[in-house]
Amino acid sequence: GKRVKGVQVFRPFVYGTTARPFDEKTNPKPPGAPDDHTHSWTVFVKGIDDVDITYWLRRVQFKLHESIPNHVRMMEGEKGKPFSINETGWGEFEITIKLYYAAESGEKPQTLYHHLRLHPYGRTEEEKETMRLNGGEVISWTYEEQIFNEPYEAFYDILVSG
Ligand code: SLL
Repeated sequence: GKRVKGVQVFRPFVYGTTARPFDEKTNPKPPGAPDDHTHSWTVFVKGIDDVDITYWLRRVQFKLHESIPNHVRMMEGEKGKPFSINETGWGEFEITIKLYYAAESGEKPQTLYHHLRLHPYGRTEEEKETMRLNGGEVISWTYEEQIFNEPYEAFYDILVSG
């Protein structure tokens, strides 16, 4: 296929984690969660304001800590929904996030790294107060822009009509 010369297409997205300590009233521990687990957490890749990104991002592989059962997980895109995994645990670790693009793009998968944060250490008092007001929620999100440089014509059509 031919490439669209001199064109760069940017698609913004967000990835990261949201964690909350267990609390009898606001975030009860699910039945069956091991005794040493202290938090529930989510890792995700999604569009800004949940706008659909599955027309260019088809699959996401999340590689979690090896202590977690079934720690390598491939998620297929569902239109308009975030790529995400919900888990419980006790510790922080680095998550490997591998992005698989639409086949028409001809792009190789790309890897991102994200540190799961459960604890509010290193945050300002103001940030901690906001977290307290949100049930102890610890958010760690990163804004990113995917650049497609001189995309193939077929992929360009998908990008601009997506
Ligand atoms: C370390 N940072 O390097 C720690 C690893 C791993 C935490 C933390 C899940 C356990 C499970 C969990 O929280 N692992 O699902 O049983 O040693």
